[in-house]
Formats: sequence, C-alpha cells, structure tokens
Amino acid sequence: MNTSGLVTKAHSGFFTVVCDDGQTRVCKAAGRLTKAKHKEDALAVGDRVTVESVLSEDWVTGRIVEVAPRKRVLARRDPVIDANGREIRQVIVANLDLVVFVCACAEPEFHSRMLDRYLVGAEAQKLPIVICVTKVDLVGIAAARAMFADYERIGYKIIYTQRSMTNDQSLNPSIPHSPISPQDDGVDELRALLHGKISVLTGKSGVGKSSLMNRLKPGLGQEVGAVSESLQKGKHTTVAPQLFALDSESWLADTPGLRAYAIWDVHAEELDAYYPEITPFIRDCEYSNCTHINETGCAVIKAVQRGEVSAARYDSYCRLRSELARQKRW
Ligand SMILES: Nc1nc2c(ncn2[C@@H]2O[C@H](COP(=O)(O)OP(=O)(O)OP(=O)(O)O)[C@@H](O)[C@H]2O)c(=O)[nH]1
Ligand SMILES: [Mg+2]
Ligand SMILES: [Zn+2]
Repeated sequence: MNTSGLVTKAHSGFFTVVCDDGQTRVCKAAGRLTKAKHKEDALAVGDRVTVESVLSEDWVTGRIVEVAPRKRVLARRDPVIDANGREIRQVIVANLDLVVFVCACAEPEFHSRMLDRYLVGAEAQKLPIVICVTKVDLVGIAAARAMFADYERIGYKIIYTQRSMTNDQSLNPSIPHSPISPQDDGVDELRALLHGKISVLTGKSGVGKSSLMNRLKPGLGQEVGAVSESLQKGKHTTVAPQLFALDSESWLADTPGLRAYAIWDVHAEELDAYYPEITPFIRDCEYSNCTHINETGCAVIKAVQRGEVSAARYDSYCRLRSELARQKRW
C-alpha cells in the first residue's frame, strides 16, 4: 500500500518522511529517482513524495517511489564542480513558501548590505519574504525601527521581536528597558504568517534563530547559543536543514548561518528587477540598457537625488552590480 508524505529530513541517502497516514518512515529512494539527476538535487527536504511500505529491513520502513513536481526551490550554487567543469545547483529546501530573514539589532551588528544580498537572492527565486528583527531589547523599539526604516518603506513585512526578559536582565542597568510589551513580542504575529506553509528561518549565526524557534514552539529544544564550528569557519558543510512541525500544516526549518547563500543565477543586467523600489523608475531611464550607475538621463539616479530611493540601498545596488558584472556567467 502506498501513502504520500513530506520529506522532513535528508541524511546521507536516507529520508525521513512524515506520511499522511500519520506515520513517520525512514526511507530509501528507488534507484531510478536518483540516477537520472544530480544526486543532491533529486530529493530534498520539502519534497512531496509517494512512499511504498517495505517489510522492515533494519530500520528502513519505506521506499520513495515518486516525487511530485516542485513549485519552487531554495537553491544555492554547489561549491562542487561536476565532470564537465560546471557548477552545480544544490536544492536546500523544495516547495518553500516563505523565507524569514532574521536580523539582530545588535550582537551581532546589523549589516544592511548582507540583508540586501539575501533579499536579492530571494527576489530572484520569487520567494515571499519576511524580515524578522530580533534582540529589540538591546537597542529599544525606536532605534530598531529606524534601522529598518528603508525596508519598511519598500513594503517588506517586518516583525520586531525580543526574547522575554528574565529577572536577571531587568536588574541589569546596562540593558535598555523592554520596549515591546510581554503580551506582544512579535511571536504570535510571526506564527500566524507561518501557518499552512513550509518556511525557513535564515540569517547570520547568533542572531537568535534557534531562540525564535523555541518560542514559536515551546518544547522544540533547539540548541541556543551553540555555534557550529565548521559553519563559523565558512567551510563547506552540506546544508541539510530539518523541517519541524509547528502544527499539522506548518513546517519550519532553521538553517544554520547560511553563509553560502550565494546569489544564484542573477545576472548584472537583471539586478534592478530585484530591488522593488528601483524597478518602477527603470522605464523612465533614457537608455533601455541603463546600468543606473553613471548614465545621464537615468531616472533611478534622479529618484535617489529626490530621496525617493534610499541612498544606502542604491549604494548596495551599485556594489552588487559591479560584483555581478565581474562574475562569470554560466
Ligand atoms: N538580548 C537578547 N539576546 C537574545 C535574544 N534572542 C536570542 N538571544 C541570545 O543570542 C544568542 C544566540 O542565539 P541563538 O538562538 O543560538 O542564535 P542562532 O541564530 O540560532 O545562531 P546559530 O545557531 O549559530 O546560527 C544566545 O545567547 C541567545 O540567548 C533577544 O531577543 N535578546
Ligand atoms: Mg541556531
Ligand atoms: Zn537608469
């Protein structure tokens, strides 16, 4: 008897599948599924699959016999080069509905250019985006909102959060007072946005992703404050996130400091399409191939001068564009 299910974990050739019949099975994939394509790409967390029960050989209780077409993927360029010398795409999460970029107000310091890179990558993959600002307690809500004002103005959904204060902290005079009421720490709002979706939390190490997961689902027991050494050093570690059930319809993965979230498949000439506040001005540029960097008659530059496009975001556009122009096309 076959049953369908969701791949929630992939680990060296084995896949954990939460099946619609309520059972969780550890599965191997039918050989024909992995033969044709690049191995890493054939099956990923988030894939909807059909599973055939197998009479338990060891702890393997299922065989994946079919993978449903993906609606979209979160992918990155694999550092591995294939036999033909081409870089390979690696699927991190299949069928992703929402990506949550987690940024701390402080500790670690917020770098808008890094957020911009993430946003461009997500825009290019047409992924719906939420920005979750953590550690608001460290700077206060007014300063936090000022830091993210450009992004609010563009129209990105932003949620401000902080962990609940312990007695310890409220006694510490060096920590600014809680600006968000304990009843409204942003977590309920975030939980509502995640409902019915497959989502990932991503962002730099130490921003508070695991803490956030534990507040979204108490009892999840994500390790907090533990820093994975290989990731810290930026070495290539296969990024194989695990999907956790927030409820029966909502799935969330914590992706440890996605350093390798390289901008996949973005060409310099199309970068302007991934800055939503720049896009509306493009058609008024004098030249249709305007780079918006130094042309006279550039409507984007004029919009920056009028203050309609933020100077910081425009600066990040210029830097990223020259970086992409130097990068070889593939
Ligand atoms: N002041 C303050 N500290 C926080 C808050 N949220 C998390 N922290 C602390 O920040 C540190 C890092 O939190 P984690 O949740 O482990 O961060 P992470 O993003 O999961 O980090 P990696 O797993 O390394 O990617 C811990 O010491 C947390 O206690 C917050 O809202 N305010
Ligand atoms: Mg973590
Ligand atoms: Zn222009």
